Amino acid sequence: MGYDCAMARWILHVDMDAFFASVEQLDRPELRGRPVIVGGLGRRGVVSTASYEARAFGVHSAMPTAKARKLCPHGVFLAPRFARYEEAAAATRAILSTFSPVVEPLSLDEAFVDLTGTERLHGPVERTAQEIHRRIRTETGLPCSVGLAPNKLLAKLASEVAKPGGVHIVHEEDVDGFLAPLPVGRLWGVGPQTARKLAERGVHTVGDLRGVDASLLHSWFGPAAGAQLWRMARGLDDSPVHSVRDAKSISQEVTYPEDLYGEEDIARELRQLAMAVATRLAEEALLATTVRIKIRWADFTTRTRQVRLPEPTDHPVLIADEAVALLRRGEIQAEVGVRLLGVGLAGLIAATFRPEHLFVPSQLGAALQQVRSRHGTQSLSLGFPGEGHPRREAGILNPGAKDDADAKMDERGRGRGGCGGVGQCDRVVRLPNSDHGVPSGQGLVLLSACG
Ligand code: DCP
Ligand code: MG
Repeated sequence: MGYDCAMARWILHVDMDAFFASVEQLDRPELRGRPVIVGGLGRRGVVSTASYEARAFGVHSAMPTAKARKLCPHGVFLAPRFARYEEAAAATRAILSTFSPVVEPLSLDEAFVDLTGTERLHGPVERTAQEIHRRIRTETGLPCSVGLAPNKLLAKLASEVAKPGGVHIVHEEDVDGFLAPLPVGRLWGVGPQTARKLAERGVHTVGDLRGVDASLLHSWFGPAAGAQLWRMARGLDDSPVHSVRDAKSISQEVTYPEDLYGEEDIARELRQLAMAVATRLAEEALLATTVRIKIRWADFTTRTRQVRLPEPTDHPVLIADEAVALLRRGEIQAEVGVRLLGVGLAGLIAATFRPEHLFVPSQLGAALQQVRSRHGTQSLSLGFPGEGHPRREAGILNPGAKDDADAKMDERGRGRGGCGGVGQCDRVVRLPNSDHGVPSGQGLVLLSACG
């Protein structure tokens, strides 16, 4: 029995409620109780978050702001103030760190706290969870939800169930009852495509998933993802809580000797920067939950945009894809050149809690990193056929790679020692969920130039 007590893990997960909107309502009391929508206000702007009052009108994150204005014409629409949100997030993290030295910020508004073994100092963990909830509320003035459970997977699900404004505790003996009714899409790493594939096979809830044989899951999703689904269905997760450097971010900026003109040139440079920051992320064994871009135009106006990723990643292709999607979210003025570009990654977490990218070629990410570290950062870039590059010439070698659940690499580039010389295109990858607007049947090309 003593052994059991010593080994019992208690992980807490905190997630702020309607975070950006709550900060705005805190700073401007006249907005409390009103529908507040924070996001891009331009023609192609997207909603970052909506207060619960606005959600009642059907407004939600990632919705085009134009649609939100139609649904909620009386809403208060505000541009985000990231510096202020960073400040509020830091205040929350400071409170958490008084309860445990092991705090892992997962994004700006979420964190895991390892409460294992804190009973002697702070009393029963259930009481600590309530106390953390109360202190965040009273000391920051912001609402949050708290989940407490034996591991990270369950703690995160518990805080979702606690929303808005509650505390939900899952004891070891309640795990099965807690998980069974939840839709499979709630599980970490189960995106819409996996959920659809499961639904086609009659699996809708975690309880349904639990009834599926391990061998069947392997045959549907492959050994790695199959095994992960099997474990998640049972609430099993032994990943540790990792404290990472506070508010850390990785970014890279370039001021160009000559201004860049045109969407394609800007996109190509953003992809290069994305590859560079992804490499640094991988070197530090971290995953990013947020991608940012910065654009400074020739007239010195500067714009930053950011997006929360559906799941943490260090995949250079996914990061490049998001950076270019952010570019296309705003106005691109053809007549004004771009002086400076930057790509940044934030909301960094330790790569030990890595969700399987079930439908993304993760080996490709690692392969890209290897080639770049062996042959230099100029050895590969991402682009499209026809995109002019001073020293490179592109072509589609494998236009047949069209199965978006399984992006493929062409075999032909192999056997050249990775150094085929200038003007050769070695690999073609069709990106799943690509937002590049390329005609179907074409693919994202890895341009290679060793010389
Ligand atoms: N965010 C964003 N873009 C998204 C989703 C979120 O910019 N697609 C930002 C705004 C949110 C913050 O991240 O306020 C936290 O995201 P959450 O998913 O936790 O959403 P909220 O905190 O806004 O609401 P909830 O109460 O559902 O947690
Ligand atoms: Mg939140």
